[in-house]
Amino acid sequence: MRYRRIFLITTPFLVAALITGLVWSFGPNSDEGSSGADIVSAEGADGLSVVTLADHLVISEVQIGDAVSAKHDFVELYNPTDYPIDLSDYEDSYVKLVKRTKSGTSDTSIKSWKSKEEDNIVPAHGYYLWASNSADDGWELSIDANVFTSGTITDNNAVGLRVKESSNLIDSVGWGEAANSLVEKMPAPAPPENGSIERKSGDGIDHAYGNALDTDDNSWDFLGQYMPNPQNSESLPLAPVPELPTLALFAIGLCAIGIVYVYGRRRLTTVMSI
Ligand SMILES: [Ca+2]
Ligand SMILES: [Ca+2]
Repeated sequence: MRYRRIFLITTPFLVAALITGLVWSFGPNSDEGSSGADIVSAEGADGLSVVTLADHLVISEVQIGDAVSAKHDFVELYNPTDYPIDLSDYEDSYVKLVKRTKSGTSDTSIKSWKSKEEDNIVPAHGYYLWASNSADDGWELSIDANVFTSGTITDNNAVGLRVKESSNLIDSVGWGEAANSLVEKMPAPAPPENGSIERKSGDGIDHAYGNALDTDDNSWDFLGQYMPNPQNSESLPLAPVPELPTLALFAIGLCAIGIVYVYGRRRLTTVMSI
């Protein structure tokens, strides 16, 4: 009887653990933006059946002003790779953040990482934050930007990351009605008022994983969100896909239920046959 009681008591807990593991590992992507804000737009290119995750540095979120100042701009970068990326030592060159106006045909530099600075590392699975200090009110410090310059971005612009010496594009995004060569296929939606645009982590925004979706179609890869979520190199690193421990926990939970079931059933049969 003792084993039957143990079996009956432990099974619900194990089942609950299994369900939790299932939801954690394979649950649908959240429809909420950062800080619980609702996603503004979830529509993009259709017919996409394979999720394409970047294996290189990407632009993960853009804000063009907030309720206080139109100059409160930031560009957040995400590193989906397993190794840190040094922005001032990239493919034998360095990285440069540039912008283009709506129909602009040339780049305007926002930030160059040519000089070796201390804070130029994007951690593995981590973030990095540029912000504008042109409002001259210390806002860039309040959001803990890794680096700031006086550059600004606004409606219908596009921004890109270039390898300076080759000028090759690493990644770029244009929004609203941007129609220049930095736009990847179609522009992302315009950021909602006082909101931002954020790169998806898969087919949507799931803040358990990094913002790594990159089909090279800005209209599909980005969503508008009401509550911006600027992340810097000190922010919690997020893997682009579920990591092994989550799947391992799920497998262990499954095995544990199997063992308890088989063992409990055998003991129950033994007790009942006595
Ligand atoms: Ca891209
Ligand atoms: Ca973010």
